Amino acid sequence: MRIHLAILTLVAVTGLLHMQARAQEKSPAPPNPVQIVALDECDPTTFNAAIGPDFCKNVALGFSTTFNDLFAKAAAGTPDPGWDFEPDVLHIKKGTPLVVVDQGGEPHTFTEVKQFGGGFIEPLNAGEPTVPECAGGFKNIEVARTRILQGSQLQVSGLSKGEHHFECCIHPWMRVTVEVK
Ligand SMILES: [Cu+2]
Repeated sequence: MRIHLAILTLVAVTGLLHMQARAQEKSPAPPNPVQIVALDECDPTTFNAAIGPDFCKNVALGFSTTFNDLFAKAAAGTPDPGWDFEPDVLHIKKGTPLVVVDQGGEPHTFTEVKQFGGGFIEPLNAGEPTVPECAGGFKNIEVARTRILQGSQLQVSGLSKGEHHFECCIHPWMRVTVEVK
């Protein structure tokens, strides 16, 4: 009788240990997120005069581009390289989240698009048509969801294997390609 009980207890305990081990296997620690930064060099005086107070909070330490210059450079097909996502190309393993941090002075979007193209502010598109994913601007809830305000961040997770393209729907030369393996 005592031996039976001992065996039963042993079987029960072993079973529990197995279940515990399996539970741990199922939920390994999630991989650390990979950071992408959004940068820009908006000039607060001219941007805020054109768009509104406090729109641009310049954190670029002395480097700045005026509102008119930004549009002039984009129209000439040589958009200001100070507006940039870094890095431009990323290789990640499936399951790795991306964290996009806006370290620039104005809002951006990090919007997944099928193909790179123009954003929703035509004069900044250098002639490229607006891609469907950016159409409608912030009235489009899908675009609004991908907006990143200055000093804040956006997490992107659950990307499928393969190549993904992201761009800013405001400054469409800000582009990132993510390769998921
Ligand atoms: Cu932008």
